[in-house]
Amino acid sequence: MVLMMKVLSNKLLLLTAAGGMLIGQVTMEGIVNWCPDSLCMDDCSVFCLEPSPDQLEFASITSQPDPWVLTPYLGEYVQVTGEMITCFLCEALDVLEIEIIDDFQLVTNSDFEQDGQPDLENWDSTCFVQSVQDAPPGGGMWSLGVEAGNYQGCFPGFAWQIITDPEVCVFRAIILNVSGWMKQASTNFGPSRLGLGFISDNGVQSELSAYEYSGGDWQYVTYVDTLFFEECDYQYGVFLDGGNLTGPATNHTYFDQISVQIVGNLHVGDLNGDGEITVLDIVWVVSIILGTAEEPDDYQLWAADYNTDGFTNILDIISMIFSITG
Ligand SMILES: [Ca+2]
Ligand SMILES: [Ca+2]
Ligand SMILES: [Ca+2]
Repeated sequence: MVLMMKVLSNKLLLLTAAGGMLIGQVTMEGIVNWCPDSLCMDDCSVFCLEPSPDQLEFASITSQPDPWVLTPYLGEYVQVTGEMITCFLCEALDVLEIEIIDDFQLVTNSDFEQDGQPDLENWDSTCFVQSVQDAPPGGGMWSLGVEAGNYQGCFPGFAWQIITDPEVCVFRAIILNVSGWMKQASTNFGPSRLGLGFISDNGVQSELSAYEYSGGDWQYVTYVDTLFFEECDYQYGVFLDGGNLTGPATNHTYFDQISVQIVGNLHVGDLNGDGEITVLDIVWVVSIILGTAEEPDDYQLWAADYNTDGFTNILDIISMIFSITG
């Protein structure tokens, strides 16, 4: 990150020298990704911001004269400011200033209410959920009651929300903070869970991580997990698991203030995931190229392709050495 600011610093100086916003400047937010296939094949059609609720199409961004300085921002949620330019055929925002927005919230309608009224919009469920007039401190008036799954009936008992976009295919290595309040209406059954998982059409298919809680008091739970995943393989989401029951009984778990925030990203070149590119990472890449690495995982194979041309070879090592020596 520090490295990137250095690369763009000449432009930042220009911006500062001009004293504040320049006429014609545009500010946009979004996740940086490769642009969809384009006829242009020019510097304006390499990197794009993904579609968002505010911006329904991919928005091209570039950095002149070298758009590749944006590579380390792939997968990051950023705010960019710049001017629209035309490259050869296509237009793009020429980025003058770029800032990573770290605590990007992935959950919408996290508090299950709107203007004091119960609201379940954006949430799906496998069985039965209902608004409950019971909320934790700072949680407004309402929470979500998720009925426990019952082996004799509806199973499993989940509410869930998708937090990724299945149209977007980018390998992500992101650090997520999952948090929220939980409370069991009655505690004579097993733990309830708040977590992340692959989501199928009818609920959670496979759990990636979760926080377990049993108890009849409101409890704030929070945990951090690093997820490595290729979006578009599956949909990923947050799930609220009301626990499980046997026999003719019902029970609920209440959830409120559910949050999934991006609190960090891992980068190409950072094979050991410590946040910077050092000679240790280069040693990893060398061992992957030589085939002597012990079972590199998907993240390491992805991170080893530093110039993201689809191959891991000597060019990646040269680029990484340059990035270290500046
Ligand atoms: Ca609430
Ligand atoms: Ca590293
Ligand atoms: Ca490469």
